[in-house]
Amino acid sequence: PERVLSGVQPSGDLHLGNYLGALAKFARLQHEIPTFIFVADYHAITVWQDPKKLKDQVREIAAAYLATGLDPKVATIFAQSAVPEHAELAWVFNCVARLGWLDRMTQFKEKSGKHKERSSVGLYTYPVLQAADILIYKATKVPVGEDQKQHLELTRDIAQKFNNDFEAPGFFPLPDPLTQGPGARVMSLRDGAAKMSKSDPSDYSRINLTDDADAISQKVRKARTDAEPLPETSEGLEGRAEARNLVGIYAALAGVTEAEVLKEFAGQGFGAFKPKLADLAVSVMAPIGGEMRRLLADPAEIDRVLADGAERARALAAPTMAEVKKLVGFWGG
Ligand code: AQP
Repeated sequence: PERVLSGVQPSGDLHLGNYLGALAKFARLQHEIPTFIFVADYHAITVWQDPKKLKDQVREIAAAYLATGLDPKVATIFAQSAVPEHAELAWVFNCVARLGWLDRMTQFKEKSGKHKERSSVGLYTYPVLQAADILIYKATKVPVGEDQKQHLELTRDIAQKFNNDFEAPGFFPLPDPLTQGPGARVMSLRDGAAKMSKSDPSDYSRINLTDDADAISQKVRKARTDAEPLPETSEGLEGRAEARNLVGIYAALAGVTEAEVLKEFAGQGFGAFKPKLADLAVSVMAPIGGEMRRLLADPAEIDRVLADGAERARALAAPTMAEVKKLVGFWGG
């Protein structure tokens, strides 16, 4: 059976890239396929998180899920650390995955930067835990941004090697990434060559889910662009990363294609386009921020959703783990 799984780390403010690349897709998919969406707190601690704040950060992501349209009666929403089978399966997968596979992961290189020796071991094996997150539910579809494509390929390699090594053909499915659409790779508003990211020191590089209408408009107005008018076709955006990014954001927010945006705005400069984009961004994003603030004012509702989701998730994860233990040959398996 088809099953969707995805998650977001509680490690900073969510932004438009997370929304378009991931959250907006979750809300659509939940009505088509059984959907499991978690808050990745195990993943978050691969870099230091303040223990006094982590629980609230988890609630904030859960609030974002609800505010962007996930329905806890339809989708299963939970915190990763409430389902310890994720970590248990990750250990087995650590022994299936090869060092050479992990050495190729570009995200580790980017995130560890010049301080590889001082990075946590968890940051290095992060994609292995990600494989466990997905496969503990035998999920088949994973809606994520393009930056996660490489990790998804690793998940498929791990699934295949596990199935081979333990002579269990088809035991784990080989999941497909769902990375299509104009929001799959949202770039920084300050630099068309860098992806929009939580960890960018400049707040003007991103639109946060919790930004109010004024902040959203101001960030769009100040976004870096060029002086050329918008072209008639996509080819005219070649070599114009900032322009392409704003057109892509407009398309994703409006639910249309890049070509349709260009058809409407061809020949106009960014002086005319930006206010339209700002209005659109405010109309989509500001209500999400408002709803998040409402939900967070009394976290009892969020905690109920997470507790219920954890129970439902464990009901599925525990039998998979029991089967894995048998296949591996563990005592008590
Ligand atoms: N710029 C982006 N465009 C489209 N999708 C994006 N995602 C992230 N950035 C973009 C997608 O958002 C989901 C959640 O990501 P995460 O919180 O698990 O971690 P991340 O990918 O590390 O997010 P950031 O914002 O880029 O954080 P930092 O700055 O810490 O690296 C994923 O599906 C991701 O693809």
